[in-house]
Amino acid sequence: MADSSLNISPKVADALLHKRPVVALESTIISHGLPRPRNLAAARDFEELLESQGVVPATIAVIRGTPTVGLSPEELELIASQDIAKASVRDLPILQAKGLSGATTVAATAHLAARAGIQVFATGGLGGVHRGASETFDESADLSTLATSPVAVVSAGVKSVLDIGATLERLETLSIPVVGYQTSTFPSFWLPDSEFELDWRAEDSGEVAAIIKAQRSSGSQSALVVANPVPLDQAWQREEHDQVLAKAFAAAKAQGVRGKEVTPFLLQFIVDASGGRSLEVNLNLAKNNVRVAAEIAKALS
Ligand code: PSU
Ligand code: MN
Repeated sequence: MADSSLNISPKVADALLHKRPVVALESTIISHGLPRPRNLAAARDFEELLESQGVVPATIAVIRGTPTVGLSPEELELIASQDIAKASVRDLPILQAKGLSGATTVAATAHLAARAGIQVFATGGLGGVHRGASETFDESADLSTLATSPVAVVSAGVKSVLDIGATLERLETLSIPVVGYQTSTFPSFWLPDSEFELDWRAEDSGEVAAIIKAQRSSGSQSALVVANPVPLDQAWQREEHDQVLAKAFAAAKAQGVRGKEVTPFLLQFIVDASGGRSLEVNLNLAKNNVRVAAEIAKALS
C-alpha cells in the first residue's frame, strides 16, 4: 500500500485495513455529468447514503496533481464548483506532472480504486461505444480499462445515446463479465431495459459478492459490470426519451462536437431539452446504484 503517487484518506485507509466496507465513487459524474449546483448536492447525497448504511465513501479525483481516494468536503467542492479537467487514465500522469486537478471518469476511477484495494464502485452509467464508432473510432476508454481493473462497477448500464449492442460486444471481447442485478435485460440508463438480453443475472448482493470472490481468487484482473436498472416508477417515459435523444444527436452533429466533449454535450443538451426530467431520473438511478453497491460491499466484508 506504500504508493506515494496515491493519496488515500485516513478514513478510507483505516476501513480498508480493517476490512470494513468501502465504496468508490467517480467524480466526472459530478463535474461533467450533472449540472451545477445540483452536482455538489448529489455528490454529498451519494456519500451520505453510503455513510447511513455503514459504508465508507471513497470519492476519487486528482487534487492538485495527486490522485486522491476519499475527498475532504473542500475537495468535493473543488470538483463540483469550477471548470475542472475530465481525466481518464491517460491523463493521470500529465495532471500529476503539472500539479493540476481533474475529475476522474469511470476508467480512471476504476483504475485508482483497484490500486487502492477497493472492491466495489458505484456510478451512473458506463462509457461505451458511440453510435457511428465504425467511422469515428469513438469508444470510451472505460471499456479497455475495466479489462485490467479488478473492481465491481455498479451502473445502470450505458446511456441510450451510445451503441448498446456494440458496447456489449466489446465487453465480451475484453472478457469483462456482465451480470444483471435482478434483471435479465441490459438496462439503458434512463430506461430500465433495452433490446439486449444478458447471459447472467444475480438475485441479490450475496450472489454478486460470491462472483467477485470467485473472480479475485481466480486471479482475474477484470472488473465485473453489475447492471442495475432504474426502478420502473423512477424511469423516464419512453416516448419523451426517444424524442429528446433524436434532438440531441441532431444538435451534436450540427455543432460538430467531437472527442471527449461528445458525452458532456449530449448529457447537458438532454437535461435542458427534457426540462430537467432526465436529471431527476439520473439522480435517482445513481442513488439506486450507490445503495446496491453498499449492499454488495457489506456482503463482501
Ligand atoms: N455516462 C453517464 N454519465 C457520465 C458519464 C458517462 O451516464 O457522467 C461520464 C463517466 O465519467 C464516464 C465518461 O466514464 O463519461 C465517459 O466519457 P468518454 O465517453 O469520453 O470516455
Ligand atoms: Mn470518446
